Amino acid sequence: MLMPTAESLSIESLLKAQAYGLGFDLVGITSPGPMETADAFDSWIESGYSGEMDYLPRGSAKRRDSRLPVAGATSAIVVGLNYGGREPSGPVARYARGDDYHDVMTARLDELHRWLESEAGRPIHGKAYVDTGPILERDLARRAGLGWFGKNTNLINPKLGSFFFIGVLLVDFDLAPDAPFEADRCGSCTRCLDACPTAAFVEPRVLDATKCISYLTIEAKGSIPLPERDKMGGLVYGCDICQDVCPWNVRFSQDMREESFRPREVLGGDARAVARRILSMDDESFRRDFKGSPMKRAKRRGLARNAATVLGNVGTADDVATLVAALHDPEPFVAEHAAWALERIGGNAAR
Ligand code: B12
Ligand code: SF4
Ligand code: SF4
Repeated sequence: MLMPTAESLSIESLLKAQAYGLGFDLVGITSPGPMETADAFDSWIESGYSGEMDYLPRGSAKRRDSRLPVAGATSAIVVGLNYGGREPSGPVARYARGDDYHDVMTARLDELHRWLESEAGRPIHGKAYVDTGPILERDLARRAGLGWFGKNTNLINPKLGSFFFIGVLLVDFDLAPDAPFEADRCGSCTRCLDACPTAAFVEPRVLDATKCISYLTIEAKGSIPLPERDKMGGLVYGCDICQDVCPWNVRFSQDMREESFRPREVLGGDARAVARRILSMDDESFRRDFKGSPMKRAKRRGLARNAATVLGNVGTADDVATLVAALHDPEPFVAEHAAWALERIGGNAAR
């Protein structure tokens, strides 16, 4: 039997082999163009579901047409990188426990770009996006065959579940597109919608982000609204609940293989331990412990606010001293959340 040689393999197969070699778990190709879900995105913004995420309405023309971010782009290479759905759930969402995925994935997509240039023998105009530009990444990923839009809004792959990041490399180089993922494999299931502690889904596939714990603990800059605080339970940063209950994750999520996503030491222990540690940090120790981590996004003040809220939910009399110290935090809203937590813990010491 004749074995295929590198010369007889298509550029698309070689490219995919190269992407898998770089550690990506999913690879698909699609043609950029007008985005099918642009109207859904615009009506979501108009409904106010994006809250304070002011960067989202920007670049609307580019978001509507994925040929625009990179002049002359004719192909979108879309990748998925597993971040370990089999890891136990905890106070910090799985995606955020290790190094920042933006850095890890962008560097690899840049490497893929350079490989393509050397294979093509010419400079290729292109750019990598990992949550870093006006791109409807889930839309492009579905179109490239990576999965379907789950009712929890996450893109689900039938062999991997949804615990993977999406990255996009737009290039001015013609590649044969893959078939889009057309099926909806959610069926009559509603587990994610039922499990959400804050009832953040307005309807299947439409999330009111302003109620989502992920938004409240990562994106929101101000106080956490009182009605949502106790619903955060022990969640210090991000939320995986609507993915944890998904049968596709229960069955198909995979172990973590990416060393750079291994949890940092500072995140060891249960919700109380993590919250106490964070609440006791100053700016310097925060910078040291979260260097290169996606958790830097919330800044020390945001993390301290979340940590105080969590101690209000799961703390005990042993946490009173930490919370009392936080009453003197330079950020008044951290002190306000600490006061709320002390009131919740109650008892003589807290009073
Ligand atoms: C803003 C944002 C958020 C916001 C809002 C989330 C949301 N659902 O919109 C907040 C802060 C809450 C958030 C949370 C999370 N995020 Co986020 N987020 C984004 C970001 C930057 C934009 C998403 C967006 O455009 N939202 C607007 C809404 C309208 O879009 P959408 O929910 O994606 O819905 C699309 C489709 O569902 C479809 N659609 C809409 N309505 C309907 C209706 C029907 C009937 C159909 C068929 C389709 C459809 O059109 C939409 C636009 O394409 C993307 C990166 C990017 N540039 O795309 C990452 C991204 C979506 N986030 C990601 C992750 C990992 C998370 C979290 C899991 C992190 C965590 N553990 O805390 C949570 C999950 C929460 C959840 N249930 O969605 C990954 C998702 C990977 C995946 N497999 O899907 C992305 C792609 C980042 C990345 N590069 O990997 N996120
Ligand atoms: S991430 Fe958590 S809070 Fe947000 S929609 Fe899912 S279950 Fe609800
Ligand atoms: S829990 Fe059920 S409805 Fe929700 S995304 Fe998973 S399969 Fe779809």
